Amino acid sequence: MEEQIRNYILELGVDDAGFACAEDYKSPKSYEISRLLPDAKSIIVMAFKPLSSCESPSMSAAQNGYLDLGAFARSASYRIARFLENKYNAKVATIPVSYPFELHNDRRAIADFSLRHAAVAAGLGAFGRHNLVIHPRFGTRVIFTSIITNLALEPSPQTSQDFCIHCNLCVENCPVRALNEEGKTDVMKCFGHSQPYGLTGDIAFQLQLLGSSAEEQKKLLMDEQYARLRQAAHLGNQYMCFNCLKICPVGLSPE
Ligand code: B12
Ligand code: SF4
Ligand code: SF4
Repeated sequence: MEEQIRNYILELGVDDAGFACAEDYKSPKSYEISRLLPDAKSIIVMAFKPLSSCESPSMSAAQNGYLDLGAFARSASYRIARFLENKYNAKVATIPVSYPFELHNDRRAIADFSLRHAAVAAGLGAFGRHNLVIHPRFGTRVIFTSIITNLALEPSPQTSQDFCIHCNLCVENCPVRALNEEGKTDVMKCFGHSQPYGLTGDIAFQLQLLGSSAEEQKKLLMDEQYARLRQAAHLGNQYMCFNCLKICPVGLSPE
């Protein structure tokens, strides 16, 4: 069954896949896996290689490559989940590239499920200095989705290898120094820089609007900042920084 599932996934064009036992998934802050699927036994993790457009000096080109990946990953996950349901009568819960996840006042930026910890559990890599998972072949250039299922699948072997070569390039090239402390990303610093048109930017704009005169409000609504916030709200997550993802040299030389 594992081989059939893996072949189905790779034939769709997904770059790699691994299986983890639900018990081996340990994320310190995310929810218990049973909250997502009460009878969870295994996790299937899919790995997608982002396009080289993440290197583009144009943030809209870089962002679009990411949106392309997101659309493909969503469609691939759905097809794989349907395959599991139809062929094996499985129960499934699909985990997206980023949103949606439950939003609560005390845990706004913590997802229900940690794709990084799932990827490590499924043998798809190990954490690097930038707190991202480095894949044995694709290096840091890898984005994940998962399917939690009640099927009992043989787990893929985990790796104990350190793929990070400790060059410190990710730390030095973070424009807001969000990676200075080892083992911890300064989430607010990264958020502010990598998603300037996200929720925080929106709230700041709304507050400015509320405190302005009618004339100033008109000006604010005609400003490019408002257009950017609207675009981001329409398209979803708009990342404006790819530095730690694109700078990491691991896996960049041809195989
Ligand atoms: C919200 C979010 C963000 C928030 C951060 C929120 C947060 N709490 O960390 C912000 C906007 C800052 C962010 C930034 C980025 N993100 Co982001 N993000 C997410 C998202 C949607 C949820 C993260 C989350 O809450 N996880 C739950 C928490 C509990 O677990 P965790 O963050 O995975 O794990 C952390 C802790 O558990 C702790 N930890 C615990 N044990 C251990 C052990 C070791 C050895 C280490 C080092 C750390 C560690 O450190 C971990 C890393 O900070 C995930 C997708 C997902 N569902 O997982 C993507 C995700 C983590 N992001 C990703 C990426 C690529 C980015 C960015 C490069 C932006 C971009 N352009 O894409 C930057 C990188 C920042 C960095 N270097 O850390 C990828 C990572 C892929 C990879 N190769 O690892 C993910 C997995 C999306 C995906 N589908 O692939 N992100
Ligand atoms: S995405 Fe940009 S701001 Fe965030 S940690 Fe990476 S380099 Fe720093
Ligand atoms: S850029 Fe260098 S230090 Fe940072 S994760 Fe990659 S190999 Fe490790």
